Amino acid sequence: MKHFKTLATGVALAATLALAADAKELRGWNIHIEDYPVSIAMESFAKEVAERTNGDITMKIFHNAVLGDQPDAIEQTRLGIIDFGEFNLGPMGQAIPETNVVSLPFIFKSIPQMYRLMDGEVGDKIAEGMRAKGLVALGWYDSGARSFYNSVRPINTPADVAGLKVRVMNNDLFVGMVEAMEGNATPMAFGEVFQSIKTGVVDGAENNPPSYESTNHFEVAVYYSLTEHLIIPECLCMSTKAWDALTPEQQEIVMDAGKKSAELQRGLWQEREKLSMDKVVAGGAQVNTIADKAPFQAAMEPVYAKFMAANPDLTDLIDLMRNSD
Ligand code: GTR
Repeated sequence: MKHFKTLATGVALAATLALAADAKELRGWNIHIEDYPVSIAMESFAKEVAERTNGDITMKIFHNAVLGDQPDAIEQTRLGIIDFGEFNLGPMGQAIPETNVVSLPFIFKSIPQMYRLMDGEVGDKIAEGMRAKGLVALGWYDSGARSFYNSVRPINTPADVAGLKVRVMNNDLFVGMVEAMEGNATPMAFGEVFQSIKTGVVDGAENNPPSYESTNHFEVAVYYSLTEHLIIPECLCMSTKAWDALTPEQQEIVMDAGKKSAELQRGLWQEREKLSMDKVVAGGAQVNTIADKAPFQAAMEPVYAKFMAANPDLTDLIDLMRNSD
């Protein structure tokens, strides 16, 4: 009898463990601080998925890049070590060529055009490329337009970039972009930029207003020049390994919650951009607009020429983007 009881307890324990294994908590990567639009939208995604799956899928999001730098996190998510994350498409380019089309300077004409193209054929094509490399795109988040900032001088023409040491995200395209204006580009982790500007390792970097503000880069690089040279969307995406382990019903819920979180994020983004601009100006940033962006666009010709020569299979996609309103 005693033996039977022990056996029964053992079976019950095994069942509980199996259940616990089934209801595994997914781990998510995020680079930003907790009150950032991306972070809020990710948390809302996790909450919705947990509710709609009755707690079968729970998620823990690690903010502030505590799970590692962005290029590493992309790799780890592709391999299924991290289950999901919210990534900028810029640093994805090294592994997923299709994502590079959005990292071409001035490729999008405006934020509304970026939304339209990402929610249509261009986004689908990029998602296909990501899928083949281990990532399932769940939603396209907004990351506004990136502009240069530095501690030396305001930028009004490409010649003003010459000689400046500029931190860029990890992608050869961005190195080429800065070098096309005779600046010195240094790829570096996001989390190292503040200290590097402060100590003069670099003179500046480039980013959108919320990132310029939330990282306090505006305190050490006061000249913010609105070149708006890059509009790079971001992706809430899941490792195909985690995705394949879901039931079709769960996949539908995750995909739907991803899309909804992107809508939420885009709204929050618009508000945050304004707040961030106000905050950096109040904090002493010297913001200047660019009277004529044409010289910057013209300076990017070698970047395009090199990219098109190396990626002939992406010509159609680039033409589609360039020819759309
Ligand atoms: C931010 C973006 C981050 C990261 C960062 C950077 O705008 O949201 O994912 O790419 O820029 O410059 O590294």
